[in-house]
Amino acid sequence: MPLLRRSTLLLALGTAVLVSACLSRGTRGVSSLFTLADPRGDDHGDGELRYPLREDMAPGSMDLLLLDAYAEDEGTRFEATFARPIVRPQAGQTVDLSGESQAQRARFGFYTFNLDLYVDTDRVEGSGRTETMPGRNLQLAPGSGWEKVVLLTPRPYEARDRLRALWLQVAREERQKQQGPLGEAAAREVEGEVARELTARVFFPTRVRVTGATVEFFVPNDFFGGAPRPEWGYALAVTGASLENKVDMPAFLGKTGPQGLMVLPIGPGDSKERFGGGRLGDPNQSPVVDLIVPPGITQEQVLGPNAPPWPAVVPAGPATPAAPESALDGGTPDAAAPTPPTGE
Ligand SMILES: [Ca+2]
Ligand SMILES: [Ca+2]
Repeated sequence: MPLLRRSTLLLALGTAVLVSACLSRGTRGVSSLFTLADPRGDDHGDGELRYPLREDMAPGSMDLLLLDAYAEDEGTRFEATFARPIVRPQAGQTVDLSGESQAQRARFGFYTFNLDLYVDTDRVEGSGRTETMPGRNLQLAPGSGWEKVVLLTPRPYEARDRLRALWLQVAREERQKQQGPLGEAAAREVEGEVARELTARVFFPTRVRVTGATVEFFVPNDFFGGAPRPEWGYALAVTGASLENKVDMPAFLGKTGPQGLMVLPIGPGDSKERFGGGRLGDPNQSPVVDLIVPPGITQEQVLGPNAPPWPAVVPAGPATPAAPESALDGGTPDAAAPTPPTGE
């Protein structure tokens, strides 16, 4: 296994250069706002994660290579490119005992992954939220707290409903702690606050197009209050998507289990139901398959045991030195000592 990991790492390092050299692909004459690039061949989480034993989740299928952002009239078109063509939902494949097909349940042309984009719009230490969406089990660095998140997911309406229910539960509990049982007026007030917060902070794209290995999604300028800027911080993560309707309540709360917001969990060994290669005795291990990091820290560290918090990438940030030599061993447990996040 170490041999396999080493060769995968070498592959990743070898292709990172190629990726950054072919950024300016032809687009439809619109201006590029920024590009986030990620190495090829690192769709392995902490270095040990393995895909579920499923034909529709081949290695490479959640290997993110690029996220391009293009300015359009009313908003931003994002283009995420993976290492392999995106698997389309099938009309003949049923999802669970409900008898619903993949194509019925996932209507936007993809169903195997979620893409989270956390956006730090003020770059102020300690400002914004550092928790990620339920089930991602990751913490952002204090200098990278997000004000906005774009969550590309196969079932955006259902995901939004679930997140609202979760936030509502937390908000009600907090309010009850402060002022005891809630009357109808107070309960409605809490509901209104949560609805406003959700609308202001979280966007679930529904203008989505899948072409080959690329998924395009549109985010209106209303959401960001203008075009997203290259001076902002961006933290981008890919998880496996679950289309099943079952809701695991403790996990749904985002802390005690891996199910979370339509996320495929990770566990030790191999399985058809989840990602394999998980650490023993670590039920809160992040099931993130691929994510972007700034120089100075590795994906394997961020997803490893005793992980340092995850710093965002600033496309227009000051030139940073190349990753230190120790990053080469990022997948080994003894190299997981946290490198101070640059956060700039
Ligand atoms: Ca990648
Ligand atoms: Ca990566």
